[in-house]
Amino acid sequence: MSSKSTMPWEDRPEGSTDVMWRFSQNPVIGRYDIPTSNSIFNSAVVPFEDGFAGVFRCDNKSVQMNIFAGFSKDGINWDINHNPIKMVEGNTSMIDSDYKYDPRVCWIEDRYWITWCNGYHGPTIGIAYTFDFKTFHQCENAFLPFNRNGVLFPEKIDGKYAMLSRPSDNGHTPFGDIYISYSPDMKYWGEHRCVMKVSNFTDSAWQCTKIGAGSVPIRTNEGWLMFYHGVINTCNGFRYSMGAALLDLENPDKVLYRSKPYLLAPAAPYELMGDVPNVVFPCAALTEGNKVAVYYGAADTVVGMSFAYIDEVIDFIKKNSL
Ligand code: BMA
Repeated sequence: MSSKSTMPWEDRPEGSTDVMWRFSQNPVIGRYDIPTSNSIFNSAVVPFEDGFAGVFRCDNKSVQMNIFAGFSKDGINWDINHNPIKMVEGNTSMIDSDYKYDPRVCWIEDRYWITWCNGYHGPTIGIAYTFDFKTFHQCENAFLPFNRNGVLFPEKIDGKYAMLSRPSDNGHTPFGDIYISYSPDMKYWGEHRCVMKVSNFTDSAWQCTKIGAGSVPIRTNEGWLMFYHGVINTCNGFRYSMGAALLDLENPDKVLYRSKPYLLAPAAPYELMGDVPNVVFPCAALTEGNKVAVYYGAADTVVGMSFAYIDEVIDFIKKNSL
């Protein structure tokens, strides 16, 4: 994963005291950025060659959900392929997939692993790997339906692959907690443990209905830093915001700290208006030293980017922990 690229970055706006702030040029990806798209959102990016690559959720104008590969020199201007990813066999024979959405991308050892919400008699977690973002090898689904928000750790833990996920239902799930599962081979998953649950309404209502892992956890000296989404059910439907948690490095089912106030909640016009209003849905984070850029889906329509300093996020969640 050699990368000579410079991560996108913009300093905190003058006068702002926010721990996380939005890119002034948001949205970075527009809903019609490929000819067939109705919307491009909930997408994941990683350093690749001398720039960046990503896997993008593009719903077409029939509103069929699928994932597409894309490339960028600067992480801001993206060329997204006009045709969806076509999988070849990975560690199993091909599995039916009615739809694919909400991808995450994770570099582990020698390749990029893609996880996504895979339509197999309802949503579950699909897995594929690629070396070049051209050929994608589809592997076994991780779990039985119904499940969403499968996010891999970037290193094996105690010799095993580790994945966060959110068991759910076949619809617009009105519940959901984050679990971790382990696998020796990316095929068979077990040792399922609960990591974190929704909050009490009175303590932190933005995350009291359901929560789901967002970005691939970032290794820091203090623990795995993971951006996640939290949901409150309002009289106008679900509202999705972003928080962060610090998980124990050796035992990531142990939450060390977790944000009580959100880091970013729908407030910008492109987060408040779109196919599903009031959604901030993190799916990826780029880091460079102490800087982090979080890519998030906004209003199920476009992709936005937000920035923060890692040590400030950790300090914030320590001082304001649930
Ligand atoms: C979830 C998923 C996400 C979506 C969110 C808000 O259940 O479908 O893809 O962003 O709802 O609509």
